Amino acid sequence: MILLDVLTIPKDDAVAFTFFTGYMAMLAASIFFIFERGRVDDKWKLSLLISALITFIAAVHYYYMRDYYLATGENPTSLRYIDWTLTVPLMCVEFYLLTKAAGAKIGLLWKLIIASVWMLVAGYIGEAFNPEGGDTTHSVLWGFLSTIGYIYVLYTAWFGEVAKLAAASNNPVVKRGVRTLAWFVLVGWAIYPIGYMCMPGGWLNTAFGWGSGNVDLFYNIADAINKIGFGLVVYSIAITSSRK
Ligand SMILES: *C/C=C(C)/C=C/C=C(C)/C=C/C1=C(C)CCCC1(C)C
Repeated sequence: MILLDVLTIPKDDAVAFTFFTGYMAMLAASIFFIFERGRVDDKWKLSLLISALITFIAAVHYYYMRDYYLATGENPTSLRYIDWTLTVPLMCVEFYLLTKAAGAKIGLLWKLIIASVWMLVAGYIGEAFNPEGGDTTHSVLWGFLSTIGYIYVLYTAWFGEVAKLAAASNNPVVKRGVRTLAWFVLVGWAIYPIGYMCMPGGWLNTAFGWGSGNVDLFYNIADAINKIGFGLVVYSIAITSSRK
């Protein structure tokens, strides 16, 4: 009986639904990027491989997270953050590779990685050690500390080094592509803090009664948009530049 519960998605469980569709979408995207890699110029092949790694690492984590969620009904917080700690730095690598031709130095990559890992470690502390009973001091503090890392990446993509290098690039496709990726960081990444605030005691939880199940709902939707979308933007830059 317990086994049967584990193997069936309840009809009204949107979170479980997004875990399963998310898993399949990540896997399909990985296969797509790997095969399309053969169609782009050599200098773009590494970018496409990174796109595939991002969605593949996510697919493996979704494989475990969906089962964990179905079996326990709880947020798979650790698996989630392990996934992000591997995939978000790889997204920083994508930014670096795109701006490298315009003169990006390896130091830019390290700054982006340190800021994003800071964002995730603080988020993990805020989420995993959130005390029961609705006291928000802990999650608000760490959520705030995490946001500093987020704003650093956002600033770099829109006004800082990444934006300046893209502006100096002589490839108009790269220019437009980096701008699109910056939009992903502004809009797509902003979905994550919304999920975070659905935690027990969180602002959206208390203000609108959005249950903690919504944490994963927002995270799953955001992951699909950001990981697959980001990869598709890189793909379109690569394929358009290769045709010339
Ligand atoms: C593929 C996974 C990605 C792109 C994950 C991105 C995650 C974030 C932008 C998370 C941000 C957070 C804050 C800005 C504050 C609250 C805590 C977080 C970690 C949810």
